[in-house]
Amino acid sequence: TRIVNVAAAQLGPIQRNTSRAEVIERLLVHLHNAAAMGCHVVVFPELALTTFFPRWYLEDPAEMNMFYESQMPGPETQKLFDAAKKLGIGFYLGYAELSVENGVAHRYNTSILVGRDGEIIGKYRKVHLPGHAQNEPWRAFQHLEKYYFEPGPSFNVWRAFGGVMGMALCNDRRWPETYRVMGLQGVEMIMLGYNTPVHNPPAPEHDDLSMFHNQLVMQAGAYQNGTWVVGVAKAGKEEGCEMIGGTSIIAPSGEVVAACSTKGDELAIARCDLDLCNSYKSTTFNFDRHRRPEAYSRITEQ
Ligand code: CDT
Repeated sequence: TRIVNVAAAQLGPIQRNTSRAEVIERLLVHLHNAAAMGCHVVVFPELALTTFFPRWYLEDPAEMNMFYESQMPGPETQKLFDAAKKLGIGFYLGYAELSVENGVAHRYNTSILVGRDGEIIGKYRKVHLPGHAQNEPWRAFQHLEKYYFEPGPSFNVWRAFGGVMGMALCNDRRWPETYRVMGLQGVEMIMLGYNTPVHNPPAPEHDDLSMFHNQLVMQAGAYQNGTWVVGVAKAGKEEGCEMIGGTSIIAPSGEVVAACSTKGDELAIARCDLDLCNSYKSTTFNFDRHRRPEAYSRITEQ
């Protein structure tokens, strides 16, 4: 057995006027509680430091930039890294990244994985950016991720916590390719944070199915790739916009082994044996033996 004790650290809503310092205090409470329960790693949501700002169309760069981190750790987030190191607990954190490359500003929807020594192990930039790039005033609220972020390059895995770890963000979880690209790299645990409004303005007929779809995609992704999936919500009513909860830890069997039951700050905890991946990866989903990539060329050619 290779055990990773995981805490899925759901957050309730973060309002626009909530300060970074207040949010970080909430994250620190989760870190301390998880450490007290013997966890090795804590998974926080997507954009865990701020409200889900893509719901507004902002034009003033100064107003926009308040939501981004230009340093990680930065002056405010340093506390999290210090606590992680002191407690000997790792974490996954989603945030908006502002990165200046050759004098040009780039913006990404990003997550990092931090080790039990408080050092960054890896960084992931969201590939599947949902929503739209232009203001669409007919919507009850915007979903302007294509306006606020550039897409990242691909999906990587990192050797950490005694196994092979992967990262994804929110809308990525709906796409089978997300899991498969990491599955092909032997992933054993995929950490992913999300912010999912219950109401989808272009398709309100899906609203009643939002929790079902959340579970469907993460459980299928776990089973079809023989991997653990840790899906973590920022939930509840944020700035008038209702977001789903449903934070879950899913085994390679596709079964949910732990879940949150509120829409507030809550931990779901599981003792995850990475060796449970083996029987799926070596039988039904033995990729070398059973996959037929020659039949899949349309996936990358179109
Ligand atoms: N944050 C994020 O990616 N949310 C999307 C919302 C639906 S698309 C408008 C999601 O896939 O959950």
